[in-house]
Amino acid sequence: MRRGVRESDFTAAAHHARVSARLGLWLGVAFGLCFVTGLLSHAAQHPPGWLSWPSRPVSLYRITQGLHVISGIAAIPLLLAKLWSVYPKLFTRPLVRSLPHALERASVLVLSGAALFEVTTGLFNVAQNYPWTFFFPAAHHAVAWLAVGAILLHVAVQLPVIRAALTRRGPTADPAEPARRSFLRTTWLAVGVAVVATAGAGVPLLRRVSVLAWSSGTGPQGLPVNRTAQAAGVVAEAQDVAWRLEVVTPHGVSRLSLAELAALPRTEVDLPIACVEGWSASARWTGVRIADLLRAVGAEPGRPVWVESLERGGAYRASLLPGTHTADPLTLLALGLNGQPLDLDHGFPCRIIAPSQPGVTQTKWVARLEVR
Ligand SMILES: Nc1nc2c(c(=O)[nH]1)N[C@H]1C(S)=C(S)[C@@H](COP(=O)(O)O)O[C@H]1N2
Ligand SMILES: [Mo]
Repeated sequence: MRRGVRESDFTAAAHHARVSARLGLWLGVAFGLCFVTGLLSHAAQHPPGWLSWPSRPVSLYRITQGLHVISGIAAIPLLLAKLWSVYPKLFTRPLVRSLPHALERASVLVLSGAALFEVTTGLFNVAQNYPWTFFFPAAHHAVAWLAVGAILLHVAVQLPVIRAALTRRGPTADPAEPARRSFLRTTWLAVGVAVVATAGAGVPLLRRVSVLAWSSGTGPQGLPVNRTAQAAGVVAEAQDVAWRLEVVTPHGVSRLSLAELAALPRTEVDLPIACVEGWSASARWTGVRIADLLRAVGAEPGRPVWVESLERGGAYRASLLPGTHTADPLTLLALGLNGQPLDLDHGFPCRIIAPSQPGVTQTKWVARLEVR
């Protein structure tokens, strides 16, 4: 009589419970780090009422978002190895033993699907590629909760199996153990290669070895450019001599020419641009402190300021500068970059540069500031 494939037919070392459990442990660490830093990134971009994202340390967002992308990349080889390790379970018979068992299997399906969705969309985002129609941050954020919920359920159900698999019972004489170790070592190696090949996007020391790093410092004035003035459709307006910065306060509206801005006290700061895509780069900016500018037009720093660009469309044409940042003496309306006037692609005539802020809020080609 012919019989179907059974789980016990898969005898390779990679499919052993000890291997699955160890991969699961490290995958849990990577996903946990990725989840927490992802929530921080979400909070920094869409601050909830009860939280004010701090402006110090200045590299806070650079670090949390770098960790987010690096842990996400490390999770990819771990996830693939884990799926490879456990896929024989698909052949477990009977398919469903009981209701809890059915729910457990369904949660593993959700978990695998959500995890694959997260790393794939994240990877496309890092590659600055958006081949889908849904709004990436909202979907990436929602599915992360789904994944974490399914992981917690999975771990709770499997706890006895995981504990048994991770507990060492003295030196093992199992002849298959070296093969298991070797599979795990290969996985670590793949994780290491993936991380080193990409981490240079944010870690200056790794720039030269990170062959797959994106946006690592090319662009005018030594800084990457995602969106050029051409792409934003602001080439003519940004260079128009009739350009004025409109500053709206509760007391009225002021319009400042570039010459008037340039005549205000100048400040120089070293601050990074840290894109949500994971690349980041530090630069020397000169310009007018937002706090000084607000005082010059009769407003008090410390209130949030709505910033609008000359750009008409575009998801990042406007942003809200939180009160913590308008009061911070390092927050500038930048007019210069690395010793030169701001390049057109970096936001000429002026752009926002603020400490510990996500890149998306460092609005370029600023046209209007409104004190909220
Ligand atoms: N007006 C405007 N400002 C913008 C953007 C934009 O698309 N339009 N992109 C933002 C993003 S996503 C980042 S990371 C920083 C740096 O982007 P850049 O590399 O395009 O200068 O600028 C920000 N400022
Ligand atoms: Mo960005």
